[in-house]
Amino acid sequence: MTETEQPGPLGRVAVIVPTYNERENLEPIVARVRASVPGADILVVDDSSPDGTGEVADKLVASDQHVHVLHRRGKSGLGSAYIDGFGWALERGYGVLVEMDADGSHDPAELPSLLAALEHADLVIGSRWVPGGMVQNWPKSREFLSRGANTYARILLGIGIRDATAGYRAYRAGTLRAAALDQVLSRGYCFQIDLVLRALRAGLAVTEVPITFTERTRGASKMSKAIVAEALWRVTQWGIAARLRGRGAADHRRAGGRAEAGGQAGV
Ligand SMILES: Nc1nc2c(ncn2[C@@H]2O[C@H](COP(=O)(O)OP(=O)(O)OP(=O)(O)O)[C@@H](O)[C@H]2O)c(=O)[nH]1
Ligand SMILES: [Mg+2]
Repeated sequence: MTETEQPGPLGRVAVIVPTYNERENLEPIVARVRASVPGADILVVDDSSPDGTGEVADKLVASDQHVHVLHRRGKSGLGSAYIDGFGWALERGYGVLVEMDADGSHDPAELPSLLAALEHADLVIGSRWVPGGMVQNWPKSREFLSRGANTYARILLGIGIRDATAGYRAYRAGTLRAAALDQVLSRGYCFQIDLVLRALRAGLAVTEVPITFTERTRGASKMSKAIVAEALWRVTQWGIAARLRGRGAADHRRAGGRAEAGGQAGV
């Protein structure tokens, strides 16, 4: 182990990369993570991609001991891919678990800034919608969807997070242990909102750091109407349930939690 590979104060880092038909994207993203944070391990969670992404992962595993792969039987959604990936990493004693898309939208060069922020937080979100954050090459329709979903979630759930749907994150292992992952029902992208809510309700510190999100240039998006619909009805359900219980979803603040959407993010 070289000096750069020593575990940091938070422990070993596992970067979890879910893949479905990311054949052309996998090798470049793995190389970029390895260059940016050489001590981190990478876990690819592939759902038997028809395009052979799983075989590309196997080759990377064979040539680099920092790369691992979890092969799953079929496409089961982003949320369940992360839950399996988190389980794999928690069992192996990693102290930090990172979420990163395979399509290059999340720049591995920004990972050190997420990891630095995690020294003072329990969950760090790489945010597009805080000052300094931005998106590149997104059509207006996509920006409208993301901003709209975030505004809806923020108001209905009473949370101060600007980008609760973001998929570039770093969690302390303890945050995920506190999140009761076995009870998470979200399958698609609302999984991201679900986990923010669980962290806030556990009274944990959630911080946003600005990132530059770049639209994929290769491969196809897996975003679908069903995924948007799931997010809409689950967020609505969570918001109504919290109100019926007589506590806004923002009650983590009243409970003395440390919801710190902000810091440099200025939320
Ligand atoms: N294992 C697994 N990975 C998935 C699944 N759905 C999406 N992914 C991966 O999750 C990441 C995010 O999916 P994208 O299709 O890029 O979704 P997105 O970033 O919201 O959409 P775009 O901005 O259009 O790219 C990518 O690495 C996908 O390959 C799934 O069901 N199983
Ligand atoms: Mg993407």
